[in-house]
Amino acid sequence: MRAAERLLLAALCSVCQALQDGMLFPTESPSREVKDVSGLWIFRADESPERSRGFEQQWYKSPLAETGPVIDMPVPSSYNDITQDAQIRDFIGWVWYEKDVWVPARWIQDRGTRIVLRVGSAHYYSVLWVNGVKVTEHVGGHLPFEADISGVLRQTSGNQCRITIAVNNTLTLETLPPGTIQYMTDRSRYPAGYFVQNTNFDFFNYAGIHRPVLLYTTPKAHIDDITVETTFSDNIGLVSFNVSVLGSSKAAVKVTLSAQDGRCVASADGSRGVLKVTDVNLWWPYLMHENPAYLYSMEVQATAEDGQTDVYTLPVGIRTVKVTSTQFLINNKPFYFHGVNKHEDADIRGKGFDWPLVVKDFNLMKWMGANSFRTSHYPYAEEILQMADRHGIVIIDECPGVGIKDIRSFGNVSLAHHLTVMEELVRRDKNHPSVVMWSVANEPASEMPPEEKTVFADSLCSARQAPYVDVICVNSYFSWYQDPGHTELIGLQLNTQFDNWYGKYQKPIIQSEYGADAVPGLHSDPPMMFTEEYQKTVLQNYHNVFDQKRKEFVIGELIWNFADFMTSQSIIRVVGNKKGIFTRQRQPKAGAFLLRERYWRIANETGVLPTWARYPCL
Ligand code: BDP
Repeated sequence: MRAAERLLLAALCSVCQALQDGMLFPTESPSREVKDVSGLWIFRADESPERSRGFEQQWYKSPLAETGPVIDMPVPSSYNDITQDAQIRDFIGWVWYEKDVWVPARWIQDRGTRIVLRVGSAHYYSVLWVNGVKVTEHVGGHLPFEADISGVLRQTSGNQCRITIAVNNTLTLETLPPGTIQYMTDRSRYPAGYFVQNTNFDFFNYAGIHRPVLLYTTPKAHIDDITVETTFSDNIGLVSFNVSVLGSSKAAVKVTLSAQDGRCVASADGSRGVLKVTDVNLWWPYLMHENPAYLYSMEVQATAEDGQTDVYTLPVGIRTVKVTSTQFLINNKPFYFHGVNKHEDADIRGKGFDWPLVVKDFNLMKWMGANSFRTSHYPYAEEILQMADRHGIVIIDECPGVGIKDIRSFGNVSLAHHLTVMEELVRRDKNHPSVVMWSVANEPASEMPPEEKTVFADSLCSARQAPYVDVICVNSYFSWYQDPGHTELIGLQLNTQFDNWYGKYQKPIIQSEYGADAVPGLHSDPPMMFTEEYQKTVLQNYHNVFDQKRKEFVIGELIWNFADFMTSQSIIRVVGNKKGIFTRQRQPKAGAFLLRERYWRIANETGVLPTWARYPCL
């Protein structure tokens, strides 16, 4: 294991550099093809004591099945809950994935075609080989990475393509989230070489290839990145764009913006410029407008000297975001966040991307009248952001800076990596109209005096960060972690919390977490902790205060959590965290009905609802 850790750290250093290329979501177009190579892969965990056998024996050089026993593994999925083997569930170190795919012959033959291998995400540290040749490595578990594999394919065995991916879930003081590996040296209690992974976050450290693996093509001279920024004045929308093209220094760029009915509403030549849209349809959040989530379609064409044209189409929502000392404004109108915190988490698949789950979750959010969610505690799949764009669900986009509690995670290496991850996140998500805020970290111990080793922070924005942020997000668990059982104290304590933060910083506040565990089906009246009645009572007491303070400077409330989720095993978790208002299988607890009534009531007071949506449950 020590070797694996060493490998991990060495790689961290080599990858901590500024980003150069863009990371457009792969889509098909007249010039681009996409081939999804997710599905059934084969898998082998390196169970050698140092977890280094795979590298020593070069498992990437030959078919994985020739190196030893392999099992089937679905991609995307976490590997942890797929087998009946607790060792696989709790495995720490390198696991190996492999799949043989066919690459269309014309991709290989046409030397003007660029072939890219892209992994939506793999947790945490990955190395990729194609036909035994290393093509890239990536640090970080929640963002995509890719490699141009045209050269390798053309040099090796042509259109047969053996993809090998080694993934290591070890977390160190310098990863995001951080963790430590602890060796247990007391031989009367632990066998030789025994170690555990310690973390300071409250969700299971699911691992594996979590998002789709794709092959896609572009012409050699290709659109590498597009950045749009939008604003409007009266009925004129303005879309400034910046297109970067790689592989040609003189490509002619043309940009066309079309409305939903296909009408061209503006166009321009050149890689930078501003498009003017008359009678603009703004992008509005769900429940704030009769016609929310309006998306234009921006087609970018780049024609290189050789006459080849690359085409990429980007959905564009025209909207503005502003923050005053008491309000959050979308399109200059006050927006109140009534929403949820989520996790990418489900039975069997763990953190593996799953369309049925994504669509079900959006249906549930819309059912309960939620207009927003926070991607606690890491970036979610880009497909989820695209859904949010299309449904008008507003997103606070969080980086995986969670559980940063150890003083040793505040050094320069950690900082450099945190900056790289933020850059990767912004590069990926900057064009999504649904994303209105970046969250840099959850509950870091940033208030910690340098000499202290570990401190537990209660709020997402602790005092040292507050001067630098636009919105103060506070997590608190009155009557749960503080004064357990005493719901009668919530009113006083919550009022004090809000007044203190606002008094000190005069910035708008979101209650970014609050809640209580409820084991579904457990009841008591008067309420007791862990029952559905207790969860409801906590929520009601918080809501009373929110209703006073939202007239002043509180701009949102996000329940912790949307659904029950898996955690590591501990004496405070009964098969996971039960603060969901839905169970892990997405069935409502009593708290879900309470929130549903509340969110629709708030929407009816503050938004402009389409007639079909008026008072659906009041
Ligand atoms: C909060 C954390 C969240 C936990 C929650 C809890 O931000 O990740 O799951 O506590 O303990 O402080 O339920």
